[in-house]
Amino acid sequence: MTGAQNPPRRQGSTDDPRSPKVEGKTIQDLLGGRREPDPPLAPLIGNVQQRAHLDLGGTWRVLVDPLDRGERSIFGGGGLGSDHAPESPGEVVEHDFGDAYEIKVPGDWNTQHPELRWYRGVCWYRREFDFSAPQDNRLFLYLGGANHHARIWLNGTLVAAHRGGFTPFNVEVSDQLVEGKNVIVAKVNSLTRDIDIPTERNDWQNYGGLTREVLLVEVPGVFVRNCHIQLARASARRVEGWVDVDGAAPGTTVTVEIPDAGLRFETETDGSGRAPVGFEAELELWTPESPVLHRVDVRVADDHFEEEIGFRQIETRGNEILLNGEPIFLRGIAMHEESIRHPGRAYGPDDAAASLSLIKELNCNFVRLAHYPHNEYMVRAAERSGLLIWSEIPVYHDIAFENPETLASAKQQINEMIERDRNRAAIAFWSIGNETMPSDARNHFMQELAEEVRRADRTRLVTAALLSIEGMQGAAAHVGARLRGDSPEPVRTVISDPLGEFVDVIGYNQYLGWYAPTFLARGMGASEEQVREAVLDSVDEFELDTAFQKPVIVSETGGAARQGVHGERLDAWSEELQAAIYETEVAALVDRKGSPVRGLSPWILKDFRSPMRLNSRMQSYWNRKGIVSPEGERKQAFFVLQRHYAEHAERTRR
Ligand code: GCB
Repeated sequence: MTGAQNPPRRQGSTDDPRSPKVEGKTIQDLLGGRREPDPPLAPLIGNVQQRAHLDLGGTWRVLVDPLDRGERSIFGGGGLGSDHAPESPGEVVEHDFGDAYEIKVPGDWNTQHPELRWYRGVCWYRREFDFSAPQDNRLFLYLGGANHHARIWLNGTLVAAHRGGFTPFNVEVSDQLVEGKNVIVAKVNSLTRDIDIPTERNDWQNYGGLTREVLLVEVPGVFVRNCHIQLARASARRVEGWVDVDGAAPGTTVTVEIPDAGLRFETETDGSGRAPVGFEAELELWTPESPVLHRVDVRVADDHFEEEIGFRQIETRGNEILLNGEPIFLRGIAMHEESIRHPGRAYGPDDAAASLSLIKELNCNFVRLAHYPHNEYMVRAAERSGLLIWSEIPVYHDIAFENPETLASAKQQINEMIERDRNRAAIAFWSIGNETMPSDARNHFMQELAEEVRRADRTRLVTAALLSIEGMQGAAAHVGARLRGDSPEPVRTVISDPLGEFVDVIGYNQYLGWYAPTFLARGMGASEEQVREAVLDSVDEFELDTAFQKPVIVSETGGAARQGVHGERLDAWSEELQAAIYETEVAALVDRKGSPVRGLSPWILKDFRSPMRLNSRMQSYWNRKGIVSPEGERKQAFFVLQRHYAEHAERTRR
């Protein structure tokens, strides 16, 4: 016989007629269960805190599920999401949230119970709430961030599924809510796969859980979902953007008002619910020195949406970064989203205020929020305090650049990050990743991401933190010559990573005083101290340039010290060594003449948790490159940076 043949059946497979069945289900179905398909999410609602909402934060019950059996296994009695309790004394159900952990939401699970310190995997969350449905209004369940993937059931129905731990998502639940007692169950899996962003190989603790707000947001039938109201690119007078209306018929009137400027603009929705916005306005502009925000009122039908919006222009010209048409130098610092007030993930106004007060004390006008989008409180508070922001998606080191699912995830995270923060004047840079190794697959992937950012928002600059691959060879030759007693020529490092082509501003991570001597000493037959001394003595001779005629931000630089450890200038882990690196390498970057460096964000404000840092005397799972300790005690380097930034601010009067 020729032509198509039936494929051989695997014995015991679901479609094998010999496979025993119980009510139409195979034993495999019953044991393994079937994962329900992901329900679609709703487009993201902007400025949720300003909307009427029920805050579902507080104490939730949490069950640890290390083998990920709670959803698929028969032991779960149909899955924990179904919230099924025994209906008779004889019914066996192998789950019960009864005396499970109590965990606070928002918050990570790792720092709330010692046994969960390094736990990576699945936890199930449950809480009940009373609810009385308002007539005619619509309700959306909004999660500010669930790390890393979440599936959510409301009253036994799977209502949402989301991947990506640092961006918000929402879903309409008007039809799933009931009068009186409601139950919400969330499965959160913090373990990432090799095709996820990020992977498990990170130099930071990737805390798991419902780390940000969980809200039930109430809106009228027709409502403003979000808006983009910003100065048009390359104009200080023209406000442009759109208002997205949910539930509106085409031709519905939308008004936009800026009361303090006496402005009122009327527009109407098109077939997709979008109403274009464009008008001339003379507004006081946002700057770090004067971070003015204007109240913007958007109205449609019975809905009133309110935002505080700053207006400013950010662009580049050659090697310059221009803010409102004037060159600016960025005195920055990088930070992870960890609290100084308590262990673990930061969240909320008090955590933001604690970090910001240190950053302002340093005389900064810029902060790099690494390596993933930080919570909305932080972004809004930084904006109010006059800091320009670099916001980043967690494309970090070696992700699966050739995998289409990975690319889709990166694009999704870009869009969610931008959608939440598209009206924040403070955000000047969207970063598409950190330290990715050049290859054809990487280049293509990153080019796609740069284009995705520009599709979503033309009013900010695209950046990425590049690896300092070019610097090492020159450094080796220079240091070698110095150690032989010669007087070598300055080293000119030209950043030529092809990624430089796709971004507007080049981020560059450089650790001349910290990592370079460790690497170089091995191959040079010299001690690490000798090499480090030679490097630190000659930082002025390390010149940085690019093949791209674009501004550079040195997005990382610095070294480690354990707070309270003192020694000689070159002693590893001492505050003295870290201060020496700041006094030489870092200081040389502040307003360096004749170079394309237009800012820096040394690594890093505070020591942060990292499972990679295994020196138990000095690190004990902390990356010690903070210029303050985990509790916020200032190391010597803090004062060095503070002084250089103060002098720079004085010199430039900004
Ligand atoms: C880097 C990475 C950052 C690390 C840092 C370090 O280049 O971008 O994630 O934590 O160096 O301390 O090694």
